Amino acid sequence: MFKKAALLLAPLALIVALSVTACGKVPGSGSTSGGGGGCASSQTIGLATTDFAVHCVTVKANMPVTFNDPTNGGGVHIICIGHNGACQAGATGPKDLLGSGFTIQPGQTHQVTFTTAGTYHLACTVHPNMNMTVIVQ
Ligand SMILES: [Cu+2]
Repeated sequence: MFKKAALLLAPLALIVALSVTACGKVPGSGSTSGGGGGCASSQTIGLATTDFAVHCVTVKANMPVTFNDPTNGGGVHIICIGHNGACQAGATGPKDLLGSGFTIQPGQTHQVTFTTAGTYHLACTVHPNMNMTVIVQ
């Protein structure tokens, strides 16, 4: 009996996990009640040693967004608008996130301000698996 319940719950857990990671793929321009398509609102983007601490945030336009990494174990990041470790040529957004991006050392903070609403995908050229979505409202 217990085994049967576990079998039923396993796919359910998978669906929940998938819907959480789906954040950012379907931002939804209409937006649901300020939730930004499931992304938490924050003006801070934490950094861990080899990844963003969050993979989706909703931020306000014309307000500084702070990248910080108080728990960074030693990773240097070079962050830009892009995907899978490659900066996107011709991207638009905050100056520091264009071109080859900006470098942030362990323990440092760095502020950028998005002036235009939209969905931005951030990458790190040091860590190709390091991706996140910023929804600017
Ligand atoms: Cu990185």
